[in-house]
Amino acid sequence: MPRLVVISNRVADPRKPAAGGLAVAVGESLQQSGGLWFGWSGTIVEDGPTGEGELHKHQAGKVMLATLDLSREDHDAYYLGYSNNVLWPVFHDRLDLANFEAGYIGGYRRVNQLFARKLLPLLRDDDILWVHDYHLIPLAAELRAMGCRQRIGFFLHIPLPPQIIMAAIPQHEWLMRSLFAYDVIGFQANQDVQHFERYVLNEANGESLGHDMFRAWGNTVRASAFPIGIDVDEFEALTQAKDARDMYTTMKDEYSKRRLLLGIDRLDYSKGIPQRVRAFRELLAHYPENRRSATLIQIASPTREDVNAYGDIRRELESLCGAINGDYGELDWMPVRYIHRMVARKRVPGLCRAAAVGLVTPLRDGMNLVAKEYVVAQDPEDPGVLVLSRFAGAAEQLKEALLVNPYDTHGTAETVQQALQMPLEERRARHKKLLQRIREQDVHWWRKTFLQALNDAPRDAG
Ligand code: GDG
Repeated sequence: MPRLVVISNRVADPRKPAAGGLAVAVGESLQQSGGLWFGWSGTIVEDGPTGEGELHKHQAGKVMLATLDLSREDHDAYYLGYSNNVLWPVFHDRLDLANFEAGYIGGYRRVNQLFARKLLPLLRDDDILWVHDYHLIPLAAELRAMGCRQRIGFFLHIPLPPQIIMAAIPQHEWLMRSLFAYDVIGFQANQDVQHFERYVLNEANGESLGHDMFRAWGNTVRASAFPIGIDVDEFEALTQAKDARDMYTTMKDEYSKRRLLLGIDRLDYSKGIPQRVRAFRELLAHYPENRRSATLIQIASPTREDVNAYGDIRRELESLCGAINGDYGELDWMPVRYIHRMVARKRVPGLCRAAAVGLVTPLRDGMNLVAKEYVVAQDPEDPGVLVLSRFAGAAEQLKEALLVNPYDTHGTAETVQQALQMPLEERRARHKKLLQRIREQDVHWWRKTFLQALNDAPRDAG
């Protein structure tokens, strides 16, 4: 079995339970074959030289964790700048929030080159490399330029935008061309593959060879959808564990006469949280029977607080929630509970199970794992209803959810009302189908199918 080498911006110890689904899934492969996980250490060296960083190695079971420090200048240009002020907003269709500052691209390239330079000596001939996400798009091209011949796959966790939006990035051609240095490109959804295809055909003058194979700039690559899943068994076990059951009981007691609606997201503008809260206000305005009853719990965990747009959305949300509670609240009922903190993972399934409606309404999302977690946490005998944005990658798989357009405030409110009134039989039938699909295409399936595709990929002679 070839050794697996995973490269991502951040690295997690796969043995630690807090590491999350991706770390667990990738960690499992790494443990089996005795792999290497390479990424940024999380340390920023003030006044450190650019394009340089100390390498740390740490053995975690059979997995070698290799991490690099970054200088302040590199970190700010590569991570805050190009990754999170250019690629993240544009790939989520938010050109208005992009900041195409000229200095960012230099840092992005520098750090990708630094990663390649430090990784190369650690590689063995028969290694298989799996690069993750938008921070590292040009990594394979940099590695190839340094002579790396191993198979390299790439998985994009966020959406790929339509050709015309992509073309707004000054370096779009360089980015897309870099993707052709991989053997396999994995996207979350078929729609992302279609966007890739349109770009290749129309912008790059390339061709589609069929069977997900594409040719452009003299190279051939496979690009397919591999929708990421969750670790269903792990999440079910978490749902049955004491912390989750206690959480469930507490919520059920406290809200015995009320209907709970739940949103759990990182506080990110792509997640559509203000739009969701406005739809909830519309629900109270148009369906007054929900007053004193429907309660929205919105957990918005802090994230990327040193990027400006994140401060703006925080202020918007605080004032929106305050206004709804002021307008509709009663002494014994507050319509919105907004929590700007991380909730312990072991409690998440209990919260999900207590909620009659799971609100997963991003404006744009690669997949959205909360949608899948919400379904898995439900009691199959009396399940809640998932209200899901059609703009989440998950919408391609989870057709039995109630799909909404989160920009349509009134339409979303009507759908939430439909969810609150859905008869038990229908809830059960929808939940059964959703759970089945989430179980079939779980995170282990995702990892296996991607790595299989990478193993089977024809080597590009061109
Ligand atoms: C990217 C893509 C894609 C959230 N708040 C809390 C908390 N969470 C957990 C959720 C879930 C995870 O974080 C979030 O995953 P998502 O998929 O929803 O979103 P992103 O973080 O944006 O992830 C996304 C994903 O990569 C995987 O490819 O699906 O489209 O954007 O597991 O439960 N967990 C805890 N407390 C919180 O407050 N413990």
